[in-house]
Amino acid sequence: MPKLETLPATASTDEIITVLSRDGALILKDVLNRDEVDSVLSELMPYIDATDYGRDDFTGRKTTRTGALVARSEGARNMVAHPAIIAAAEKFLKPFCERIQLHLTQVIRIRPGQPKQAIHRDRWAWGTYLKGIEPQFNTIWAMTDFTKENGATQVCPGSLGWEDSHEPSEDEIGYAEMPAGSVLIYSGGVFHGGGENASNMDRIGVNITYTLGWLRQEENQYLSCPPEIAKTLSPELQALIGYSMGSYALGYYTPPVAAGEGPEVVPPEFALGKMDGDASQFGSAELLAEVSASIRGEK
Ligand SMILES: O=C(O)CCC(=O)C(=O)O
Ligand SMILES: [Fe+2]
Repeated sequence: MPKLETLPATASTDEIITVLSRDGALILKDVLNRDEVDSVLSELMPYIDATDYGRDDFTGRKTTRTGALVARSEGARNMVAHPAIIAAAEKFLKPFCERIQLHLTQVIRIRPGQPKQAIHRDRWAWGTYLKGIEPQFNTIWAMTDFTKENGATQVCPGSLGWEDSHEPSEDEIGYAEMPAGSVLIYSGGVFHGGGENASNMDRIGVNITYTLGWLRQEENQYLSCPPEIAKTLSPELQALIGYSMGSYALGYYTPPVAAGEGPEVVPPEFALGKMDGDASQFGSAELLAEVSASIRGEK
């Protein structure tokens, strides 16, 4: 059985990226302590308990999936903006974009009796159109211990170069076995899937993923975390979920008010009350300079 490499929570960004680029996945051990895990779980449990099972085999008929974690949980916000994770996500994705953004947040609770999920690539969310581009940096944070018996994620290390049509055999599949508080980091291109839960306890993981600032997000953050909630977040988190320009011209809007009563073209921060009424521009001058430099091959 192939084994996933495990690094300590203190591993450097370069160490993480080296293994991720080679194997497509790794485990970062003990990122959260037990108190932190318990505190996030206690915030999320009422939502998890109120969530119905999936309605098809892929989402899992004995699995619950609970989202909008930025809006719902302080602890999840800290996980989304975790400095070591953001540094690694930026290093991994920045060759393909100016800005990264949050792609989805979801508690995945695999309950006893759930069969294994079909092995897949998460990047198939966009179909198979993207070639030669790495669009996704993913995490699953273990909120319970993950064991092969209780549904630890199936992962095929070294599968980044496989054809989309490849059907992995048993001996190509490893399992992300890790103690609660650890994080499975995996790319959008690695073959993986939820594991079968043959135990008598729930396996709970928090899936938090990031993508290029110019691609559509899987979980619509503007609806899951509308401006009135986003206003209360840190500027970093606001930008990460999408309340910032994705590039010089990506993401502006025009407030739909009566003629002459508002500005015309504004960046999304305007919806959070962060700019005054005459702020009328596309992205910032810095972003324009960055894009121009990259077009001229200067970065
Ligand atoms: O819950 C897991 O371990 C993985 C689930 C997964 O890969 C998915 O739903 O896309
Ligand atoms: Fe997946």
